[in-house]
Amino acid sequence: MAQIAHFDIHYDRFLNEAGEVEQPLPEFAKDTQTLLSLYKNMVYTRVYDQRAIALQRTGQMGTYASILGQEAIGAGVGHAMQRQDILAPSYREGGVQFFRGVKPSELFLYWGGDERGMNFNESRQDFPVAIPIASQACHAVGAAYAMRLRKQPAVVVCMLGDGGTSKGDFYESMNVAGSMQLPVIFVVSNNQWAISVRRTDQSSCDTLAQKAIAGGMPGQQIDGNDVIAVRHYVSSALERARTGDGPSLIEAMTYRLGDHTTADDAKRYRSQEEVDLQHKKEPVGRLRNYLIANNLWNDDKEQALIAKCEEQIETEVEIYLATEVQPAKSMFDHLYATLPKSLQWQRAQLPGEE
Ligand SMILES: Cc1ncc(C[n+]2csc(CCOP(=O)(O)OP(=O)(O)O)c2C)c(N)n1
Ligand SMILES: [Mg+2]
Repeated sequence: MAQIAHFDIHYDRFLNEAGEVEQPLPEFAKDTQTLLSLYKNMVYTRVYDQRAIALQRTGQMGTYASILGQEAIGAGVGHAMQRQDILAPSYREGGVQFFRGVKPSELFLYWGGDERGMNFNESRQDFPVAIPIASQACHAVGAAYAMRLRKQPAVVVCMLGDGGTSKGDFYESMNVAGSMQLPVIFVVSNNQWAISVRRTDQSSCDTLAQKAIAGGMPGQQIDGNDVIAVRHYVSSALERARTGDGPSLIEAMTYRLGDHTTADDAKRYRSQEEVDLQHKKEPVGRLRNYLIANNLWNDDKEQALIAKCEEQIETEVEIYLATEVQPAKSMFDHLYATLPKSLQWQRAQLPGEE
């Protein structure tokens, strides 16, 4: 029997779990300002994340999905993207969105149940957060096709979770992206869990990266807690797509250190030992160790950065809390050019309406 096709899936990283260099760093990582910019985004995201959970716990915001442990993916993707690119995010990508110019106050508003939070001031070509799993993959492919038709040099970045790769939307989008060689990349944040379903129960594939093969595109696995690897491989994938060489998929290995959302209690389905082990691999400490070992960072700078982030986030909290609540009738806005009769009737039931 002849072997008619052969596929390889590679894994890579630059910094190990202790923040030590495992192989020569890419060019961009020799620039201190770039490394600091990645580090600051991760710390800012972590401070935002803690504050968002506190807002929810004190009844000042709705359900929220924590980013804890996945900050390197956000920073690496956000830094690699160009201004004109288009982001199609899931609900755990605040870090990317901050690089895109989205404000924490906008995300607080969204998680507070107010859709105006998705009407960002910046990067208005980006999609709103997708709560329906993997639906953004279809949007991403459609937008990539639009970029092709308009001859615009923008690449679409679709971000989704490990669970999302089990959905039909994902497979169908991969198929279209591959067959049309569209300017889109798929970044899978493999945080090992889809709520309470383990990655290993989700699929019997050895890797999620290999799902790219059936779509007719390259797939690669990286250490998603190494921000240098994320920045490097996402940049290469973007460049490839931008120059007409088609889509690709990156599986970024990470771990969801927190509960699935504030409505979840992960203690019910996973052990503390497992989580403790993963804390040792988390991305923020890893880059901090590297920076300190290279005399680029110290305790004073760390304290000053955290204080600055807390102050900036507090200002964003104030903007959020001072935002006037929308009238109930706003739930009928932007749905139809002409509201159907049944909804006109419902709208009229609201106090003060006729
Ligand atoms: C279409 C659809 N089905 C089910 C859900 C309920 N749901 C919310 S999050 C989630 C798990 C997603 O896991 P994963 O893709 O790994 O993303 P993660 O939450 O780990 O970032 C599910 C099934 C949903 N939001 N949308
Ligand atoms: Mg997941």
